[in-house]
Amino acid sequence: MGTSEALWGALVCCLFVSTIGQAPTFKRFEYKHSFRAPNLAQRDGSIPFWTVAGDAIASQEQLRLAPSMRSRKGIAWNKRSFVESENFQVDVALKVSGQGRIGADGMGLWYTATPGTLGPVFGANDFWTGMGLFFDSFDNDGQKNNPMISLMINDGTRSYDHHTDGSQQILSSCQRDFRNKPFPIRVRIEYFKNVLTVHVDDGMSQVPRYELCIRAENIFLPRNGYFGASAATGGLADDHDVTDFSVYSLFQETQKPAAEQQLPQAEKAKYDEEFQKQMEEYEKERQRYKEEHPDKAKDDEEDEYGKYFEDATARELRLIYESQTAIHKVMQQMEQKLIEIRQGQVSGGVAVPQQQQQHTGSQHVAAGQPSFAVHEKNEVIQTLRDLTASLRDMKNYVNEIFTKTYNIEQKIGSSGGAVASGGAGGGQADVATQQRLDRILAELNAVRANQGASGSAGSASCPDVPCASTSLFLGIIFVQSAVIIGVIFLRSKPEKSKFY
Ligand SMILES: [Ca+2]
Ligand SMILES: [Ca+2]
Repeated sequence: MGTSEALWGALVCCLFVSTIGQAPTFKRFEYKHSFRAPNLAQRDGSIPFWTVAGDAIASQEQLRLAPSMRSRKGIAWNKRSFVESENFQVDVALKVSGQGRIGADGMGLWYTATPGTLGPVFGANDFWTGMGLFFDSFDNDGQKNNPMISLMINDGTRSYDHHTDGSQQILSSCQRDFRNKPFPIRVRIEYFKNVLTVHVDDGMSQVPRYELCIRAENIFLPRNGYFGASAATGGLADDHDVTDFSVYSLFQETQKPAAEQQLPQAEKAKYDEEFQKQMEEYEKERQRYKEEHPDKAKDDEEDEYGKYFEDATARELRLIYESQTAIHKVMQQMEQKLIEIRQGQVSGGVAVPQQQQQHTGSQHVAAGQPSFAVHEKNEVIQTLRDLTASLRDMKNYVNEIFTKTYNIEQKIGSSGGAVASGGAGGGQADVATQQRLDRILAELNAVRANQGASGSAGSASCPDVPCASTSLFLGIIFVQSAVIIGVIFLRSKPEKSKFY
């Protein structure tokens, strides 16, 4: 009895608190006024407690009120009147879909004093008593305000005017595109304390996102009415499907104990008993079949399993799961890339300290590619340092040569001046010149020695030209010195003549 009680609790006695307006209420699912996919219809196409008429076709998955063919109409009406409460909530999931940019005619959800019949108002009869909520696809009056959801309350005396989309008769409306949405449109109609509200979902997500469409106060609907649904097509045609029609009775807090007492205890017991009996019978039959056909029983189970996985809901769930997995993978890849980039930045930032650490002896070797880069960098830096050092040496060396050459020039200049001023100095000047020449020679020798020492190899000093002997070199120097002295002497003469 425990299982059946739990089922009973889930199906029928689902009482919980919700807030509408100011008063907290209790809500109870009424299975005798509802139908839901899957297992919406029985095998013969009938819906328990409901009448299906016209072009409407009920299957396991949906109630197709009107197919996408010209001039069709269909209705489904509850056989039992709603006696459970004065107030109700109806949650409907519907689909209006078609190939065209524009569809027709639309769908109607009803709560009427008497069961509806086939007729001109979105498939149902005119001059009804009660509530009609219309999903009007086609813009008959050309006001560019369709698809539109409109509410009309009728007392049985008024006719719905299609040519004006009922604009003179409807109580309230909202403009919503309910056609060709990825998910069924969820509609929530609440009638509580003579306030009627209609919330509509946009059909863009699995989880409904209700938005207020209509709110009307001082509404007086007939007691013990009948719920219904209808649809019709015209020159243009959409499929009009309902996948869920769930009715809940609403109670005020003060009504709650009474409502619980009103629960048909005898009926509950009968239901439990029947359920238990059916379950036992089913189990018995199943056991017997298994015993009789041990090989086939397994196949049957596998078939059931396969059927389950071909279910539309399962497929949708699988698709969602797959896309989520794909997104998760991409995120993981991005995270990996980020970590790599961060590692690269860190290794680049500490390249110099690492090099210093390597110099002091302690080695910090990072894993993978960065260590190689650091190694390369260190090599390049070392080469640059060597280059700088050798350049500095070369600069010093050039400076040295320059200084020495300058000294020589100075000495030559001073000696030339002495010769010029000395006039006919004779043998003394020659001796002095000889001494200076000796000194120049000595310095030149020193420079040459330096060059030889700094040169990489001895053979490089005299590549192809045969080396000059010391005497020849001295002779050339002597001749050059004589020429320089002569030139300086000759130059001093015009300077003297300038004074005249
Ligand atoms: Ca219309
Ligand atoms: Ca219109």
